[in-house]
Amino acid sequence: MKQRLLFLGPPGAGKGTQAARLCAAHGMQHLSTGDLLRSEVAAGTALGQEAEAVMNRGELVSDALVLAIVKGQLGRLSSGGWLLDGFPRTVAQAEALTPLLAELQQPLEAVVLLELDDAVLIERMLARGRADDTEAVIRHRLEVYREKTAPLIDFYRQQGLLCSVEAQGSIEAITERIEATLQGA
Ligand code: B4P
Repeated sequence: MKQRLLFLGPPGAGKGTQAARLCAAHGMQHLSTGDLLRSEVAAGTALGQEAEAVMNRGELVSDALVLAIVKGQLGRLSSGGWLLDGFPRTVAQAEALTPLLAELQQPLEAVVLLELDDAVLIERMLARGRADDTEAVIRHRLEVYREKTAPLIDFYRQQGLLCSVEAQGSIEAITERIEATLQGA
């Protein structure tokens, strides 16, 4: 199975949920920028204070701030495989990532796009109930996704790395679909 992966998809598609399951099952390292940012917020660091308001408005934290966090983490990527969850989220982040991975001699093997209807996304996030999960903020996050993150679909399709997975159904069924796609990809 491919072991150097990136998860792409709208907010609430289940990137974090599926990434945790896949990494536990296959011994890959899980790197989530959402989790890293929430740890900074919880620790009350200067970086966390800057990120918190932006996240609660449903916007993307600046590329500079995200790259500052991720760069240090990328240097510690396991040679046994890894999964980048929620990063990159903009073309600028993706363009910064490619040379960093080339330097580490660990190029991406596949980009998994989790696809799901807006109505289901909204329902899932309202049930999750995080600070950034109110209906107005969720709708704004979907707009931001379409404008800033969706262009990455073509970016990675052109590189022959994109695999689409239908993210509707039970958590277990979606994990099986992802594994089957990565084995066949
Ligand atoms: P993230 O932490 O990445 O979270 P997300 O996109 O909202 O959700 P995800 O797709 O991981 O869904 P989950 O598994 O939780 O981002 C949060 C914020 O951080 C961003 O809005 C942004 O501000 C900031 N950020 C992060 N990375 C950034 C970057 N690179 N650049 C700039 N800003 C960045 O699933 C959602 C819910 O559905 C959960 O409750 C789950 O239990 C449930 N669920 C999952 N699968 C299900 C299923 N099959 N059936 C039913 N429920 C399911």
